[in-house]
Amino acid sequence: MKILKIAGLATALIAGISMQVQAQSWDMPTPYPDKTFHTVNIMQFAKDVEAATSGSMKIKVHSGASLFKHAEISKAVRGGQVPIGEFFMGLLANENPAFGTDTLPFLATNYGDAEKLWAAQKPAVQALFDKQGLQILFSVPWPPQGLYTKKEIKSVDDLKGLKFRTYNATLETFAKMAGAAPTQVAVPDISQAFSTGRVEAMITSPSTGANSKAWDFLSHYTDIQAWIPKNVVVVNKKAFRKLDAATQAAVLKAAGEAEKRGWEMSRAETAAKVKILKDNGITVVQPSDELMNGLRAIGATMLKDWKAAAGAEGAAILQAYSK
Ligand code: PCA
Repeated sequence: MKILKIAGLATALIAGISMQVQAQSWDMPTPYPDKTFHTVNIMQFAKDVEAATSGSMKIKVHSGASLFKHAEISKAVRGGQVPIGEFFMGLLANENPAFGTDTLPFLATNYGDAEKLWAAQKPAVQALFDKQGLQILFSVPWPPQGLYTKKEIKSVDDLKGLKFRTYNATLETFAKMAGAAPTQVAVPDISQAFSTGRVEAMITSPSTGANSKAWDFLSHYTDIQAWIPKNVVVVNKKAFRKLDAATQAAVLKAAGEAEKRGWEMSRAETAAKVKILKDNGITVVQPSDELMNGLRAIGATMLKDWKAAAGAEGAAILQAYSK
């Protein structure tokens, strides 16, 4: 009896070990905190992959830039240190202008146009990622970007000299051209950067403003709806090819669902998070014509410069977008 029990235990142990050997576990760095809707969506993606593979494929999400700093994530996936990761696509705008197409001011400012722009931009960025040994799994937009300040902003002149929090090269140029003084600050550091006076204004989504409790350090949100930038989830192609066919299919299916769900979450976020800003005492204002005309003029100059820098590739994106 005792021997049987021991034999049974040994069999169970061996089965457990062989299951562990077969099971895949991927570490996935992401830049934004847990309650960010992008992170929530990615957690669901990981769960879906696990469920679809009966637990043989696990994706462990390391949110809030806890595994790699945001700027390091794309390189870590390229170098194969991790098989998968998420980052803000426009962060790569200084590598190639095509990556920053969705951060161009006033090119696509509503979700319908943002969808069109993604379809137009995707072939170009897919080709660029492909050369880096990466494959796109899915991409999800942030809500339209608005202006956060400590006073009412009636024209571009009112932005002169403001210490301005930015998140990529395109936004830095926009801030500079508006006469502000840009500083890059990662999302988890926003509230500290404001409270210590390093910055005093920013452009970001209602999501990031509300999640950062913007009411603790500023008073006005001007709904300029300047652009709809995206995060992207990429996979290292070599790591992906190592998965068996059924697992690859499960990852791709879950990715397709995550993209669809993410866009829906983003649309829903916009109104919900503006309401939270209002409920917490932020003055939400519609921009004056004077402010919008000034900002649009900066956007037009930036688009001209972008066209010159992006060459034939850029022209193809814009042509596909205008169809
Ligand atoms: N939130 C991120 C990127 C765009 C957004 O809405 C940020 O502020 O860095």
